[in-house]
Amino acid sequence: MYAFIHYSLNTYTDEEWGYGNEAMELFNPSDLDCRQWARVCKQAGMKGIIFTAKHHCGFCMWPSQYTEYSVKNTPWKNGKGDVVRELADACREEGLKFAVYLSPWDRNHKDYGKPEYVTYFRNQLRELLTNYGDIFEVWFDGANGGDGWYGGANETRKIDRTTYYQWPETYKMIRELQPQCVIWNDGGDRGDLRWVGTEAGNVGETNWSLLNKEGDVPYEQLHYGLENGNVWVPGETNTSIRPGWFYHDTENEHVKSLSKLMDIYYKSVGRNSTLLLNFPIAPNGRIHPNDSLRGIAFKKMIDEVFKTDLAKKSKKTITNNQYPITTITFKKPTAFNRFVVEEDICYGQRVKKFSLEAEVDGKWQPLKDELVDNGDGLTTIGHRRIICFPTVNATKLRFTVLDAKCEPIIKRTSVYLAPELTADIPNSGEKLSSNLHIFFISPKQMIVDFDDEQAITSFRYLPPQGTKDGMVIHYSLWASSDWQDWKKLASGEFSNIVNNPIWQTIKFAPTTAKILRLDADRLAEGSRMGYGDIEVVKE
Ligand code: FUL
Repeated sequence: MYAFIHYSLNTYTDEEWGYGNEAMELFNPSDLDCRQWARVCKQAGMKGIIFTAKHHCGFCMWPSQYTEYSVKNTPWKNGKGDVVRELADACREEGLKFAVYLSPWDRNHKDYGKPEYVTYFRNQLRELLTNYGDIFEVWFDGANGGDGWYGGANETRKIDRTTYYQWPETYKMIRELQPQCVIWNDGGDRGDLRWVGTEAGNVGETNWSLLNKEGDVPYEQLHYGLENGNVWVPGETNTSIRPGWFYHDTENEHVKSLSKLMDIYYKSVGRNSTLLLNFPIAPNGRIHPNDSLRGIAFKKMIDEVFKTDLAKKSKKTITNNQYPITTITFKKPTAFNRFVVEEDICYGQRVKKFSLEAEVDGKWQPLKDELVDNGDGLTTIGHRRIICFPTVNATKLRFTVLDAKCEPIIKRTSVYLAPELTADIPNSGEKLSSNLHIFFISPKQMIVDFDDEQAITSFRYLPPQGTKDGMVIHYSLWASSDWQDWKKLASGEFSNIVNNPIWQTIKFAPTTAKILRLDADRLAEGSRMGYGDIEVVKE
């Protein structure tokens, strides 16, 4: 597990994606404390921190010599500050590793889309890889091109993501400057780690750490890996402790619950993947107490679950059929609900299918992974696989490899009794709550009618869940009281909605209206707009 930290001008504009023209004066945190970030991450069990040195808006959190759009032109520390430096130092003091996120898409830079920009990007990367000590990972976000400020051009720029950045050249430079650094990239050029195809915090229960060196990587392969792939590209599961990646006041009560975080842990770390958990920084320059408390509780719960390996004091025998069969015999009937198994991945990933059985009252009964929707979930293992099932009181546990690519090398078999988490901390947040009158006057125009005139201040859109079909990505919002005169309240993009389909809030100056109209100016897929839920916030 390692942490992501999202912090930039977006923190001050309440946005997920900046446009590239946000005022640098906004950056003046009263209490910026990278040591607090590092302490919290350490106590939350994180081994390192990946920091958004530059997000899509192009604003640099270090005083890059290649742009004026950076901390050096902000009021913070009179332009003498360097957040990357402060965080790199804090990580070292806490014994954490340090890494950087450098967005290839730059909505500020005038040359974005031209070859000159690629040189600029590499120059920036060189600064980061040269001046801040060891960097354990570089994260090149996949969001690419589209509209932006681009030095005042205010236009849409499209790039060919497979060729524009010339990644092989950049990779060469990374290997030279930081030979131990792993490359995260979801583009066509294979990095060392792969995105798992969702930002919700889960990877496939079948998860091969392999892909093919060449060719496109479709969703299935991002999520499940490729059994017979020819390069080692393990999955990294990234998600945020809150709905969004950046801090928003409105999400303070929506920090993920402990049971949700444990579910994410089992569906990432427990499925042969690393977990990259994001903590946003609040406008004062610190991690909000709701996030830090939850993060630390998360680590404590992991420690509690995996405190005592019940297999340690039991007899373990390994017999061989075609593949090994491990039988753990307890001294007396023993209650447990978690099984952990690891392959020694120095020898690659081999197991394709296994079974798990418990002997209860003298009878063998099959166990399955209760966190999977289909099948028993007992397929691949890899670096670590955690199987969760309801508590059994058994005298024996039998783990049998049923199919493997070649001789399995099993490094660990452990058994635990996790405390049962029921209603722990409420509100992982996304309640469906609507009593509005909603209908469509065309496939791309939604009407929200609330009968009486109301003073309203914002409109919230939850996209359809589980599908991109009908998801609005660019919108215009109109208000009326008589169906005749329509006043435009706002228009823009729902940033990052495809990868992270959470509630979107459109704020506007208080307006009195009876009817709202949401026009879908652009859809992610399909031709008819859809929604998961709608809320109108009254004054
Ligand atoms: C996404 C970005 O577009 C988000 O803003 C965020 O940085 C996330 C980690 O990756 O693709």
